[in-house]
Amino acid sequence: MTTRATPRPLEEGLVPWPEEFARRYVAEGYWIGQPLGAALRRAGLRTPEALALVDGTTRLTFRSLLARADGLAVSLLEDLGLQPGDRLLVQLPNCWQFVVLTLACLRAGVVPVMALPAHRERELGELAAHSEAVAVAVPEVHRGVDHLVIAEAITRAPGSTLRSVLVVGEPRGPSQVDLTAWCAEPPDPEACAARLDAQAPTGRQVALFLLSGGTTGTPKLIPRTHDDYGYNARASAELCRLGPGDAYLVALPGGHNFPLACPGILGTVLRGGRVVMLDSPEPERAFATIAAERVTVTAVVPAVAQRWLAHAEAHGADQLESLRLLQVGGARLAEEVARRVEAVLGATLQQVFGMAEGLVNYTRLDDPKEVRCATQGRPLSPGDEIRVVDEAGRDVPPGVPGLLLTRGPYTIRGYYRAPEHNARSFDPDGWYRTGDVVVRRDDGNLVVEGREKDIVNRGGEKISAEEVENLAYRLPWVRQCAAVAVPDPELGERVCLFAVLAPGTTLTLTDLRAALAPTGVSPLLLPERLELVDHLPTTAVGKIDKAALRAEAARRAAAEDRERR
Ligand code: OOB
Repeated sequence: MTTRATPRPLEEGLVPWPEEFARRYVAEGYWIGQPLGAALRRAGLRTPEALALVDGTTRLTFRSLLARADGLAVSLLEDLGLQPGDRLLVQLPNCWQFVVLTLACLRAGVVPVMALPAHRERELGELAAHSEAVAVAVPEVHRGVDHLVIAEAITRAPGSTLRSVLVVGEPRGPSQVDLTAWCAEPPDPEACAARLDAQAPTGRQVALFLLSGGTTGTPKLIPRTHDDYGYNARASAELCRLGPGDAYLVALPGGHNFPLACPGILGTVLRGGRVVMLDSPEPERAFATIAAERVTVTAVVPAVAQRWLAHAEAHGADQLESLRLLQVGGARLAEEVARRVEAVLGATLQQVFGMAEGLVNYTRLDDPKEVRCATQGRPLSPGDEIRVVDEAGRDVPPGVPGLLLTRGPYTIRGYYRAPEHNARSFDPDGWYRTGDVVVRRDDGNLVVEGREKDIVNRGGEKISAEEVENLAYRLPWVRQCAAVAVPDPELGERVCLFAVLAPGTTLTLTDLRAALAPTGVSPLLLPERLELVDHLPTTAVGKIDKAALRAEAARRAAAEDRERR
């Protein structure tokens, strides 16, 4: 038997809001001191027989969903031996079990760490290590990837704190649990509920961990509390006017902040609406599901919106008749595309400019068309503070681009156990440096103009350039390299690697990808364009000039594009 390392208490490594801010957020009604699990349960109990969750042929009423969540919560505590505050790494596709498990964690005070579907052994291993998770939930096999093998590998890793694997599919070993079976309705839901109510977490406790895009080295885990995340979901649901008549389609990965709480799954449940799970945003299935389930609201990234537009232009948009609101965010939406969305898809467009760290900006449903199409909206909450500053940190006037800083009732004050990241990402007064370059218009709406942070935003998936470079440096003949975004008509951006090779060696994109793929990293980190160069340009201070490389990549891609036509 291997001895497992013991995780440290959750509280070590959190950066709380200063007490004066916390008091204000309570006084102004943002933080209501309620555990999210209890709030969701109370909402669901108002209409126990209404449909709450749909996934293919699985259809659960609120009564059934809440009972299953509480049954699973008790099993996590009693059968798996988890304690409140323990971390549970979650990497599930969009399936009903994901929702039951998330609600179960919130009820039990177990803290889910929301991994993304594209993560592989290396990212998951780092997340498990950094969060000191004691359990991990995965699908058995999903899209040809054996996630159970990955879960087993990270469990065996030296120093791992993982003890159990929850699997959607067939368990293969003694420390593995059949999650679907554990999601069954318990014989005595009232007893489960009473047990959980008796030891519910407080509003100030961490409810879940989200991930920050573009993680490097130590993963940036974002601790969201019951108070702040509950407010995020509640206020977002109100802004989007969600009600019991709404059906929300989860088309983006459910563990991402956007479909989880903006207003997403949690906002929909809080308003008594129903949640429809879909494993992929491909237009054919998405349109059919929207028609079959009378979906009224959904959230997509711009790349998906464009595919939906193309599909509707070819096949018509009759299937979208019930859709009243299409939220688009996660990456820049071109104004021309925005204008077509409403005309072609027949739903109101809402632009959403948010981040897992907190701040979410929305265009409002009744904003003029120009605002809905040409801006990324304004902050969700009157409690959100924003500043737009120059390089020296001085505020710039409206209309002038600058770096966006923010603080507020649902924006974190620090990443988990990451003092070095925190020193860079937060200023001494607690302002979060978003890394985004924006213009604040006179009407208060923000327009995202660019960014300062070194990431590639591939259709909403954030990829750290540094991570790609570190990976490429594993090849001994790569002497120097730099990863930058290259514009892409479909995804907005893709990863382009500039490389200087050792004399006498050569490399093709195919070889590069083949050499890096077996390293157990997310496929997102594999470059999609390779440019071999003699040297990398540098700035006046001697740093690699990424702006010049981005321009060069864009120039070369455009030239090729012209040749093809
Ligand atoms: C969302 O969250 P993250 O954490 O994956 O990424 C945040 C970053 C932002 O800092 C910005 O650089 C970019 O993604 N971004 C946008 C955008 N929305 C996000 N850039 C331009 N236009 C937009 N509309 O992506 C996220 C979280 C909650 C709701 C929506 C998106």
